[in-house]
Amino acid sequence: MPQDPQDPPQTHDLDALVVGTGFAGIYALHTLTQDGLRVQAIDQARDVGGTWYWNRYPGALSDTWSYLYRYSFDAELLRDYPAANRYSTQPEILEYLKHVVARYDLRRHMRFETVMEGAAWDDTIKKWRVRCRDISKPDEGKGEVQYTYTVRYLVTALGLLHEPVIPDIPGLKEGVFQGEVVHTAAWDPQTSLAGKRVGVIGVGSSGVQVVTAIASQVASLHVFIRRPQYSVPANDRPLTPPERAAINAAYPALWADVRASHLGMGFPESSRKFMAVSPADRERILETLWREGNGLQLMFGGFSDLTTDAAANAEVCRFLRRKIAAVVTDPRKARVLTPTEPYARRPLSDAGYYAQFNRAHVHAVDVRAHPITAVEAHGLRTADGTLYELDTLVVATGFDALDGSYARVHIRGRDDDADDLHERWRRTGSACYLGCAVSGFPNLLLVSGPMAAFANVPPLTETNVEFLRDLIRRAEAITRRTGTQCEIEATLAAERAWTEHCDVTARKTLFAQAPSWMFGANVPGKRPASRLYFGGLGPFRAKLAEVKACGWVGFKEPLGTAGVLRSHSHL
Ligand code: NA7
Repeated sequence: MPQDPQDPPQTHDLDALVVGTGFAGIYALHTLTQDGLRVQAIDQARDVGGTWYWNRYPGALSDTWSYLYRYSFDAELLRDYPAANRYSTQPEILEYLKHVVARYDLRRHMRFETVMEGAAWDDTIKKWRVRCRDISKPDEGKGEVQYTYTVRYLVTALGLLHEPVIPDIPGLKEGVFQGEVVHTAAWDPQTSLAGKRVGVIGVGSSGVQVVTAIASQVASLHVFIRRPQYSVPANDRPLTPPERAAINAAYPALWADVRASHLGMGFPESSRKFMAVSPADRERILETLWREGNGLQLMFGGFSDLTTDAAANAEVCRFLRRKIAAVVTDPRKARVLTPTEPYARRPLSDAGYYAQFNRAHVHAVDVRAHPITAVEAHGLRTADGTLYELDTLVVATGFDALDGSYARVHIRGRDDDADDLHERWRRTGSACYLGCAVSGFPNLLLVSGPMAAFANVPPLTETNVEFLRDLIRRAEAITRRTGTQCEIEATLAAERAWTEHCDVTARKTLFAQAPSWMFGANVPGKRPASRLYFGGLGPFRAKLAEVKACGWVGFKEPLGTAGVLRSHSHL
C-alpha cells in the first residue's frame, strides 16, 4: 500500500529519543540538539508542559518563587520573561514553557500524542528499539505499535509526578457515578464547577489548591479528609518593578546560592537549631514565616532541624494547630482539618484554604472515622451509611510518583529475558545511580529518575541534564576513537551504594516516618522506601562533580571506572 506522506515512516533512526516534554524533556532536547545530535522528543500529551500540561485544575500554582521556577541557562530570558507575582500559576508556567520551545525552535523536533509502548536494547546493533503508538486518531489501529525509533541513547524525562493514583473505592473505576468524575492530574479545562454540588477526595497539595479555588463558586463542597496535612499561607502578591529590577541585578548570585543550597528554592535555609532559641523568639520567627513565607519556608527557613528533631517538630505542629484553630470557626470542622501527625510530608502552601471552611456550604467530612465505602450513582457513601449527593467528584488522590512514572513504558535492558525496568524495581526495590542510570540498561538515561535530589525542579533538571550531556559527550568521544558504540551503564555496586546512601540519608529525617508519595506509601502494595535523595541539591551536585573528577566512577568501562564514590566506601 502506498504510504500517505502524512503518515510517519515506520522506523526512525536517530541518535537520541527524549520521552516527555515537560521541564526535563524540553531542556534535554535543547541540550542534545545544541550538541549536534539528531534528537526527537515525544509526548503522549497534545502539547508541551508535562506536569503543567496535565494538572490544569483550578488553583494549580508552583510554590517556588516565580523568578526561580524557570531555567537559568538563558540569562536574557531569565531577565526579560515576566514574573507577575511571587508565584506562578499553572497557565503562566505552561506559557513560559511554550515560549522557551518557540524561542529555541524546538517544536520541529517534537511529536505529540505519541505513546512509548516499550523499548528494548538490541545488543547486536547497540541501539534501543522504541515502540510507539500514535494516539491522535483513537479509532484507528488501537493498541498497535505504529512505528519504531532506533536510537543510541534513550532519555526518559517522564516526570516525578506523572502516573495518577485512582483509589480503589468500589464503583469508582466501574464508572457507576452519573455525574462527572475528574482527577486533578488529568483535568479537563472544559470542566465547569460553578453552581454544582462538588466532592473532593484528598487534601494534599492538589486537593488544598482546588478546594481553595472553587469554594466560592460551587453550590456545595464536601471535602473528604482522611489524614489532614498542615498548610501554610503562600502569601502570594505581585512583584513590584523595583523588586524585579533588584532580582535581575542579583540573578548570578541568586543562582549560585540556589545551586549550593539544599532545596534550591532561593530563600535562605536556616542553620539555627530550634531548641537553641528561646520560646518567645521561636514564636516570633514562626509568626514571621506564617505571615511572609510559605510551607517550604516555614519548614526550612526559620530553623535547620524541624525535619530531624522530633521535639522541635512537635512544637511547630502545636504552633500550626493553633493557627488552624484561630482561622476555622466551627470546632467540629476544625477537628477534622487538624493533623495529629508530625509536620513531615511535602509541605503545603495555600491561598486561604482553612478560611474556606467558614463558608456554610463547605464541609469537612472525616473519612478516617468513616471511610468512603462506595461511589454510587448519585454520590459517595461512607461507612456510617451517609450518602453525600454530588454532581461532580474531584479525585485529588495524587500520584504513583517517581518509579511509578515507569509503570507503563516497559523498558527491557541488556538481558531481554529479565524483568522490564518497572517490574524489576517492583520486585527488588527501586535502585538507580544518581537518579540517571541503571545497571543492565545501557544508554538509558533518566532525567530526575528515582534517587535524584529532592529540590526545586528547574535547577535539579538543569543539573541532571547537564550531567547526562557530559556522559553522552564522553561516550561519543570514545565511540569516535574506538569505532564501537560506547555504553553508558552504571555498575551494580555503584547503583546499590547510591541507593543505600539515599536510604540512610532519608532515614535520618522525619520524612521517613510520615507515609507519603515520596516513600511510595500512598500506593497500595508499593514497596515502602525512599525514592529521593534528601541530602540536598548542593551536596547532590558535589557528588556528581566527584563522580566526574574520579574518572566517572560507578560507570562501567571504558566510559567509567569501577568502584564507588569515596564518600560511599563505608557502605
Ligand atoms: P498527595 O500529596 O499524595 O495527596 C493525596 C491525597 O489523597 C491525600 O490527602 C490522601 O489521603 C488522599 N487519598 C488518597 N486515597 C484516598 C482515599 N481512598 N480516601 C480518602 N483520601 C484519599 O497528592 P497531591 O496530588 O495532592 O500532591 C502530590 C505532590 O504534587 C505534592 O506533594 C507536590 O509536590 C505536588 P491520606 O493522606 O493518604 O490519608
